[in-house]
Amino acid sequence: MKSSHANRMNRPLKEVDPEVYDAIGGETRRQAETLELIASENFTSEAVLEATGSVFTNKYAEGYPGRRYYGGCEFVDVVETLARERAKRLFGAEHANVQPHSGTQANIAVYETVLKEGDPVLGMDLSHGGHLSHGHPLNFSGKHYRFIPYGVRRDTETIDYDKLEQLAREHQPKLLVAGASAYPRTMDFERMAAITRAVGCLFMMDMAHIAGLIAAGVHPSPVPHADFVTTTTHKTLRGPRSGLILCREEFAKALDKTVFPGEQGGPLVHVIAAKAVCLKEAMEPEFAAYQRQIVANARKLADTLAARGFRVVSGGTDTHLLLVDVYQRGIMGRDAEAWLEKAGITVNKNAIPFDQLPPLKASGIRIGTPALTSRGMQEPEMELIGNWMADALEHMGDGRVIERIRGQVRELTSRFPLYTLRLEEMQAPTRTP
Ligand code: DSN
Repeated sequence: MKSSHANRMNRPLKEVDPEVYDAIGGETRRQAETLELIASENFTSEAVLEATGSVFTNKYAEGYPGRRYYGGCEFVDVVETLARERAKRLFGAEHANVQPHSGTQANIAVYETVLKEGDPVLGMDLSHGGHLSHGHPLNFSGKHYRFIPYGVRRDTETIDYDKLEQLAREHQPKLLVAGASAYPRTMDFERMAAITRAVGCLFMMDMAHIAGLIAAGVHPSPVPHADFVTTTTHKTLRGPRSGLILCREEFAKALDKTVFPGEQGGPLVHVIAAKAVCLKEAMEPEFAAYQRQIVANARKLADTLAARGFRVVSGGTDTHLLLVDVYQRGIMGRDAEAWLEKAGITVNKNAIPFDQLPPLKASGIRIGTPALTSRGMQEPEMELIGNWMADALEHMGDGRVIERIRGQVRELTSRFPLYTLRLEEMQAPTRTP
């Protein structure tokens, strides 16, 4: 007969912890009933969710396939090898490390592999669309290394490659970090690689936002040009919340050693299993069609908002995201975000290049289409949504307009259901809060 302890192990979440169960149910409903337009978010497949919630969460597996510090790793080795080989195949890379827990940890691993404290590095300015871990003064990267920021031109709001080259010649960096979290245009990796060759420095591209577009050939690949390519796996790539690194074979050993034992302990094997699943999904032909639709949807949203008189930074988009200068219409990004959220449309306030406002107010909002495209929405839905956003903003968040849009959002989302296998979590809460 089972002990009472063992019996307790088999109780469902609903019974063990109704508060957490209800929060999961609430979040499931929120995701299903609102329009998710945060550019860095997506909805993974049910298969990815299943792998993430698997018994691999129980396993310690410090080390790498075939060289572990723990017994019982035969199935861990299967999933980690699958993830590594699929990452290499999908992106045409010589080496892959799939253990980083996040994009920032992937970036730390590259810095720790090739830089010494205080080394000069070029990174895109956060206020021009870069990322905290690309040298922001408040971030570890800006504290440990001497980052020199580069950015965009005032006239075109696209990367100023001439200035970048000038900065590289002047500062003789050890590393050029490319990549951004709010840059809507195609990046010129050939030009960046030529700059790094001219000054004899290494080249790292953080492709977190556009990894899915790159996998599908919708954006040029940095892999042939860069020494290291880092990414998260949960944005356009549509996998679990995590990171990975690709690099040239010559850096493989040193990089692996930096990730473990240098930087991390036990890998999150359940998440590595989910990464393997998302990389497999990314090799299917439907994935390329999905990525093309993401860009078509972003363009439609940009055109719709521009037709309603909103200034789209850089005049449009080549990717999954757009930045809209709402302050030009007298609206702070902070207020736009709050009004849209009340209407059931989730975006984030975002600095625009040369912003006059501080980041917590911000002149812009960032809008991305990966998540809604995963639900199957296309250009007609983008046109509707763009017009609803314009209505909410033009009426300065007026309650009646917001209420009308909230109803329209509910009706639209009900026609594009999410997570049909998880309907139970969407049922009424176990108790009234
Ligand atoms: N915070 C992420 C984003 O929203 O772009 C980047 O790490």
